[in-house]
Amino acid sequence: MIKKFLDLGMQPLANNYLRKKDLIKKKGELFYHLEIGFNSKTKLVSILNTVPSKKMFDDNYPYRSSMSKTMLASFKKLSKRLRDSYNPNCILEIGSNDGSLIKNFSKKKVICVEPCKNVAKITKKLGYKTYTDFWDIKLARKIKAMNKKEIDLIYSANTLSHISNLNSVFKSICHVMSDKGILVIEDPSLLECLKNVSYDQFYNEHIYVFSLISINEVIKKHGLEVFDIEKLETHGGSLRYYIKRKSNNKLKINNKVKRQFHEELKFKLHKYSTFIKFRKKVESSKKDLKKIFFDIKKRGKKIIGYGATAKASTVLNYCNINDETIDFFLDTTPDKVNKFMPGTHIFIKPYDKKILGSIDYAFLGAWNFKNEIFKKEKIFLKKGGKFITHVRKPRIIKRS
Ligand code: JHZ
Ligand code: SAH
Repeated sequence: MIKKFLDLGMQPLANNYLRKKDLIKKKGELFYHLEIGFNSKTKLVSILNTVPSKKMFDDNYPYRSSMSKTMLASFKKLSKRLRDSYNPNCILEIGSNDGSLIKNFSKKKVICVEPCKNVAKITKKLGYKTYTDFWDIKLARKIKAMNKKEIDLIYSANTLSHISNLNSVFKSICHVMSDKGILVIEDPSLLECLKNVSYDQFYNEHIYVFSLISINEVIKKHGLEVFDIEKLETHGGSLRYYIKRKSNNKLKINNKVKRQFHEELKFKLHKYSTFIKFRKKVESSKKDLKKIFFDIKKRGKKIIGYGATAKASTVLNYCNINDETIDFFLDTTPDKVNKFMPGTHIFIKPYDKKILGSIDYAFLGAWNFKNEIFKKEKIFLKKGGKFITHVRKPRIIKRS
């Protein structure tokens, strides 16, 4: 029932930044075959070869939500909306990472779930109740038994798309959520991914890229339905789904949900042929990006990477671009710097504004934070510095 439509080749684990000593080890780095397919029954788009969660989300997990002002602002805005609209008494966050969302709520009201010990430590230190576990029915039962209050709001951003067994995810959510409870999830939108030709939304951690159509198929088996939806600009275009139990008649399904369904059907997200067209665009994107890099290097110019993202790892490994083309990356994340990009082994330097002064071109690994970065790097652009991006199509961006 799952038909493959895209092959992004052999890829390393996208968040497995390497230390110098890892490069010396002969068979240290794990590669897997990154193929993407479409399920004609559920309409889910997923990677075909999954890596066990424990291998991806270990106790050295480097990603921190708080590295972007855009994400912090988005979480803050959402917190206000959730407080104003639902006034929750007890909130559960699945995949709470460094607490960028829950920091906006009182410690008495929040339960965090974050499997990576090094990350969970951050919210624990801030005084938030944190379970260092993967979300499943065992944990849901434990939380329900230990928690005195009813959980009336569950939130999960950029996490449910990382868990392969979606039936277990939603069964566990239904186990802990009160009858009138609200579930809010957000993840990159399949529609935007296709429009942007941002094939780098696919990598080992992103098992799924959801659409409203596919989310609806999955949750209806659990007596849940989407009643509201928000389009977000975060992570290159995301959808935030507001979900309730079907039995909760107090909340009505609004027109935004119907409009999103309509838009996705119009784009034919329920048809395999759409993804074949996407594959062709991805293949052209690879060719065009490689040509841009080749032409710049031919002119003897210096290129670096800006934002050592998981997405950049997918692009560079797929396009066979390594440290002969990109001298190094700059990144603000403490657990990524002074390490090497997975697969391509490009070195990652700590972000330093001064370094950009001597650079001609910067490949936008964090293209999803383009606005934030362009604002920050006005001087680089003003002095003739240029960014390279592959979204929506490979191109060089100069100061406008
Ligand atoms: P960012 C990760 O993907 C992995 P990545 C994960 N699977 C997921 O779903 C999303 O996050 C949520 C740096 N940066 O968010 C910080 C600067 O250096 O696009 C980060 O390393 N300077 C969980 O890795 C990276 O860029 C800046 O000014 O694709 C951004 O990573 C800014 C704004 C960011 O996620
Ligand atoms: N919610 C944050 C973090 C996203 S990163 C944000 O939107 O910025 C994804 C997080 O989910 C990681 O911190 C990872 O450790 C966590 N995670 C991965 N698999 C999980 C699972 N099965 N259960 C709970 N959390 C999980």
